[in-house]
Amino acid sequence: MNMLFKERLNAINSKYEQLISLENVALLPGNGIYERYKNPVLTAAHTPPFWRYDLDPETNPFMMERIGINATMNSAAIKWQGKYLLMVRVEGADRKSFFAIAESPNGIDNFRFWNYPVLIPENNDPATNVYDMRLTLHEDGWIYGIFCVERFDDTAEPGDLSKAKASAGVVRTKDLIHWERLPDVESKSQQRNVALHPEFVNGKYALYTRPQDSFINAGSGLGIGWALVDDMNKAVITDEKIVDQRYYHTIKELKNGEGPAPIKTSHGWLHLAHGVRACAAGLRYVLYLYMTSLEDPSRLIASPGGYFMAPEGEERVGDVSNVLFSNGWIADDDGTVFIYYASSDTRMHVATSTVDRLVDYCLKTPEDELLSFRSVQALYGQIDRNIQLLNALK
Ligand code: BGC
Ligand code: BMA
Repeated sequence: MNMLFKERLNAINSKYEQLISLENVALLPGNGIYERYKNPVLTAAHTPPFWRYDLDPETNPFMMERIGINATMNSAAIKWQGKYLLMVRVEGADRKSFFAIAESPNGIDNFRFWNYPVLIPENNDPATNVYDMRLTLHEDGWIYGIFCVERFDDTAEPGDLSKAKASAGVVRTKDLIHWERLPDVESKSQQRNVALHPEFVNGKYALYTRPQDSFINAGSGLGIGWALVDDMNKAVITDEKIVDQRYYHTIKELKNGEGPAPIKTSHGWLHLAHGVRACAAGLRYVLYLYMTSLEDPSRLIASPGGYFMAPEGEERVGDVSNVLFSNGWIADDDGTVFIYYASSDTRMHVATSTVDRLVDYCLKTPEDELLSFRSVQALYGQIDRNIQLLNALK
């Protein structure tokens, strides 16, 4: 073995182990709604060196990377056999995304990828790209993964390579190792951001959808939709009702989409979603929460105004800057909620909160009343009460 090879191998391995075992700490005091953490939980550098390097000194005398990894982002999450698992969207240097599972003992650090990425079985219409999975442990006993399947749109004019079609792919598993591919969800519009509700509703499977007019634009698709389907083996979206609508001059003016499957609480279903607005710098993606009723999970009961999380500091910069995106969270038995979010299509972070705090946030944050005047009135209400309280203390 030549020295260069050996030295580089040792340096790469020790740097990797150091990175993986870095302890994470909550950044306090935060805003009381959730705590952010000091370090991202996953970056491209967290992918195992044996994915990226050929470890044979004969064929790789310079010990150079052969297969580059560009980013780790938009991850589904599930607690499984006591471990916190992320189904990560890994993006190669070749711009292809794929899924891989990373596991942590505590949900906030020490995430380590399983040896092999997930090889999603293909169906008869191969996808150019797959991304942004939502995992749902359904009451039928299966764990479903719904993800975006992207294909080139053959109706494009010659030379236009930007026209694409997005639809929802479906896999299911009982052990997170063996994956069965089911037919893609059938829908008259394109679909990205589809998530499966964890319970049957009137004996049917319920999907959160996102009707859209074209690959990028939601257009006449008014927001996060809801559709009941008989069978996940042949999921066909016929009627779609809007659960959470978009409005002019809000954080979700341009488009919005369901994050992970909602969490059931005694006050209703708790939802995490993303909202997008356009500005001179491009699209700005933020996260927001809303709640729906236990009796009818498609009925909105709480809609706290504004964003829940927006990109901050280094989160603001990356391959697609000014983006926070989340498709994974874990509600632990003790009520802790681990929110996994990606920043700027580049890296994964965690924030922690509790079910009680998130419900309190949803029920007590003023709604967006869509007018500056009303926003000031809401502030006046709070300032009035506070000034009385402060005076009473004098
Ligand atoms: C990208 C996604 C993005 C979508 C719409 C896809 O090609 O891979 O990350 O959300 O385009 O912009
Ligand atoms: C989208 C999403 C994400 C991505 C975001 C910003 O439309 O579906 O894949 O994080 O764009 O690029």
